Amino acid sequence: MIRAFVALEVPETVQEALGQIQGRLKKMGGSVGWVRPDRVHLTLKFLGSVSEESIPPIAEALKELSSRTAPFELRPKGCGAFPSMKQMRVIWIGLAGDMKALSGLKKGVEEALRPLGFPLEDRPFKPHLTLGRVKGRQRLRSLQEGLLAEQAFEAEAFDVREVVLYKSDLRPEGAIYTPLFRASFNL
Ligand code: 3AM
Repeated sequence: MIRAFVALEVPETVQEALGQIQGRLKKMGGSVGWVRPDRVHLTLKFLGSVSEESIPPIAEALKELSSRTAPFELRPKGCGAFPSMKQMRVIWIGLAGDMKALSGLKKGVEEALRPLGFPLEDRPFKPHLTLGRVKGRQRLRSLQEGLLAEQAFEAEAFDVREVVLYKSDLRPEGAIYTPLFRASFNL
């Protein structure tokens, strides 16, 4: 079985900016599993464990969706924590830009994969880039202050031109994500 998800890649220029904000936040201390900047992505749909045979139909569905999707622009902007700043389990970077196109793409992915047996997501879509996952409560106040000081964070805008089907291998040192299939937008 393959642990799979559908996501958008972020370009290197953005990864560098994410590495910089991570560097500043790391100085605040705390126990955080920081996501390596080159592994940061924007998750559209987590598929869970799927069989190897189901990869080609998933790829085909994403290809069909992409054939009627136009490229659009996004820009990393702001930061915060899930479920809240106080509880802080996931540290994230927000997104601005063509949010309508992004929501449309998310909906398109849901609809394309539903006939293959993937249930529709019932939670609201909160587009974000996961920067780190909090592992312990130590120095949490300092981390919260650091994150509040970064509210004005922005990185370079980038064009979204494809969706990527990823495989996720869980490792003690952090998950490894491998692209299995890329579906380029064709409009
Ligand atoms: O990088 P982010 O956090 O956006 O959190 C996991 C990660 O997204 C999410 O799928 C992405 C690749 O691992 N994920 C993991 N398990 C999940 C689950 N059971 C999940 N999303 C929803 N439900």
